[in-house]
Amino acid sequence: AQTIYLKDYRQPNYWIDQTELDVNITPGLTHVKARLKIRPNKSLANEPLVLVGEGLTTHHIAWNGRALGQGDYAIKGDSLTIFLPLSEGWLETEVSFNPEENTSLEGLYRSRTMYCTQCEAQGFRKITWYLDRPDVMSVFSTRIEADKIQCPILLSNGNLIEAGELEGGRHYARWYDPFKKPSYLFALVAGDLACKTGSFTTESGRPVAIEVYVEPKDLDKCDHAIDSLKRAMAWDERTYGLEYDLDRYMIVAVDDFNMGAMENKGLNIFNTSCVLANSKTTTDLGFQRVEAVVAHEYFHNWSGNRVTCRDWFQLSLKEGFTVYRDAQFSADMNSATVKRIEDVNVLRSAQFAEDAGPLAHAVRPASFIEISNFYTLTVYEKGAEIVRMLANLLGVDAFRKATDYYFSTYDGQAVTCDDFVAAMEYACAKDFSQFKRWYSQAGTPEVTVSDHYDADANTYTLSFTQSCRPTPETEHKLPFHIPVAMGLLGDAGSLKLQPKDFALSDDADNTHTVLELTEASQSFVFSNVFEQPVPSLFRGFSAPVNVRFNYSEAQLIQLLKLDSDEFNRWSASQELAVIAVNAALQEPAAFRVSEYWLEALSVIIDQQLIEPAVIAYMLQVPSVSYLHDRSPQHDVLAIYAAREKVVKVLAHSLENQLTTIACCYDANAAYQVDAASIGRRALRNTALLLLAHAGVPSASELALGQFRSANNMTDQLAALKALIVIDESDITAEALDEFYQQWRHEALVVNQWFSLQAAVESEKALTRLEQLTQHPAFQWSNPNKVRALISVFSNQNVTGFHCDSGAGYKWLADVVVKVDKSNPQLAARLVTPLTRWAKYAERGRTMRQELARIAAQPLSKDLFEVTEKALK
Ligand code: BAL
Ligand code: ZN
Repeated sequence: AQTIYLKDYRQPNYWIDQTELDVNITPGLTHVKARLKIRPNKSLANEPLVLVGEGLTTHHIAWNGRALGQGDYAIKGDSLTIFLPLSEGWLETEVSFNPEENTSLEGLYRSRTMYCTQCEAQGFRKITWYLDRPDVMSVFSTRIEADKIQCPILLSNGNLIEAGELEGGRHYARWYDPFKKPSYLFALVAGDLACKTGSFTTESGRPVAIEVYVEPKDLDKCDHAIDSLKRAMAWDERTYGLEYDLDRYMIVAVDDFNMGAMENKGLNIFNTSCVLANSKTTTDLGFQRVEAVVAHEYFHNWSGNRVTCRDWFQLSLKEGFTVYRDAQFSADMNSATVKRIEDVNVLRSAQFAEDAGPLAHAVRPASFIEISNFYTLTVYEKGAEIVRMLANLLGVDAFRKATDYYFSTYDGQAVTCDDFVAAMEYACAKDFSQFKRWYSQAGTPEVTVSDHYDADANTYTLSFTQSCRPTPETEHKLPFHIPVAMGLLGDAGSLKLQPKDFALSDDADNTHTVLELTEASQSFVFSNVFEQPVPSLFRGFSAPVNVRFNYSEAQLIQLLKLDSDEFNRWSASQELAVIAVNAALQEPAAFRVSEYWLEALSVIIDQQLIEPAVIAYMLQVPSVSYLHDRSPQHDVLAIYAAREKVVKVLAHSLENQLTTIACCYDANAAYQVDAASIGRRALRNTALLLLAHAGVPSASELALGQFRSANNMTDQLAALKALIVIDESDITAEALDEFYQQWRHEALVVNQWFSLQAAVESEKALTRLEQLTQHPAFQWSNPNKVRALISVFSNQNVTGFHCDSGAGYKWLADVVVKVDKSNPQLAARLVTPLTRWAKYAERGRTMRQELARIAAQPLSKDLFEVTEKALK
């Protein structure tokens, strides 16, 4: 397998200005004729044209209408070389392949009742010979022909130009997309689909037809996606001044899909799990996910499609920025604090782990073997944190000036992360050269903070040091530019900040500032501080770093009670939970949980001054993964057990309040899917789950009552989860069965049912898992189902996956090898938990052995890259 390096980037030696495709679909064989308008790239065109293709049978090649003979070209492996000296002209090819046998779900493939495509990153080469790279941008016209009964719907990017009947029960449609685009944004759908429509009028008065295509049984699950899209369109006009640019916006829901969704120009293709929703079958989180993903794909129309990436190393240019945009949108539509807590939970418990593992890579990686392996939390979520830091450093107005400049300057171009940062510099006259290390240096920086209060001089000094562990491609890291949003708390709350040696905003009543940490060690002195303060650091998680400050329990409780930053109040509660878990690890028999923490939580519940969803998050003890990163010297099963103990103590101590919430809070409210209602349900269901963990006798009755009477999926699933935790075998088994019978015709609900069971911590977990893979509703060919069982088991089922015998590891390794034969992208994802072997001491040795066993097999490029790096 070949490694590709960013430093080797060169422009292509030819451009393709126009692409005309003729796709002729018959069962078992699809023919594609391509006409490509080739133009030499002046500086580089004295070399032959080399096109790329995978799995294609080539029938014909011609240049300007003349068939090429032997000697004019050569096909070797995945490349087609044209030896003729080419000036401007038309290259024609005709190829065929079989979409029905394409189980990789890249290129053109069949899923249930339809043919569909996935071309990002390099799937287009499975459709025709091409310069399949994002800096080659072309105007596409596409003719599709198929059987009219099997495929009554024929879709591609852009506008429908013509459609008509043909002999033999066949028909065709011709589409034209006026915007030039790279091949990864090409899409085609042909199948038997129903359509739900909507409409939107842009700010400048352009009417846009919205069309959501689904299998007929799912027509009742389209409204939320259409409403979300309209909200996203209006929001992007308001927030970024960006309008939609075509007459139609189409979304197609596909059941077999590797990603969440794909932003193809004018024709988004969605995993059904990210687009279908109704209150009967979808949880609150599901509703919010659909809203966020629909918005994300829509926002790509500008950040990704109109302005795209020069090469795949720049993937975060579009993904980091678009994740930042969708997070802003979700924060505006729902609750900003809740959205931030959710995102930071993902960063701390999953992205940090990626950054600390053998596959750590920079947000702009320096090399890759298979680009599909780089659609990661680092490129997406950490990439979004980089944009967030820039936006906060610039402030609202300058950031808008920067994005206006970025979109207008680079419209229609394929650009780099440097170009993005240059637009930021243009708008604020700052130098971000040091800041750009966030793009090139992998790893999570660690920031250690200490303080000193001088009661005589009334000064308070904060001293910071930053460091970052070596990562595979970078041994020594240079200091990062780290924004530290902060304030100081006194006994009665926020203190006014008096700077001594740093610039402060003009706000006269200032209790909040942003320090800019740029050195390896740096101090900041505050004057006129008349009492020993408690620092509130990295408010709103102002930078993706690990912060180490030796807070006392009392200080954390002060932050939890008094901080003006709600996010840091939650964060303090999490830190108190970490302290409690660590105490349980040190002294399993006689540990103590701070009564002041429990009392503070009790007061917060009583006062109801904080929104219910945030209270719900305050009551949740951090994940085992995060706790493990905070206490790496401990065995993961010991951490699991300690966490369980803390959860029980927490639940017992708050039992009365939790019982009141679980049985009465908002119980009879009409079902609505707005942020406030969702937050109230989250609090009620968190309370129920805590009671279940504590083994409170009434929990069983409460859970069963809610399970039977729930009028929505959130409450029903939460009750089922509580019943599983309570584990009164017959009742739980009956409820699980009842749930399946009730929902067996709803594939997405059945996936939830699979996931719930894959997560059940028990000695029999693996046996249960094995049985579930034999269940008639399970399919190895469907990534959603594979993820619902296998990923949930290996990422969430701590005692099952890490069982002492090593059977969990062996089972995963066998699954990975099996899946790799049909779907390499999916296999390379599934293997992730084994790649983290180094964190697991003794157990890690067994994990590594299983990885080595995988690596000894013939593997796809995808899985080869991951296992090879993980074994280094
Ligand atoms: N571009 C791949 C799917 C997404 O990030 O929207
Ligand atoms: Zn994206």
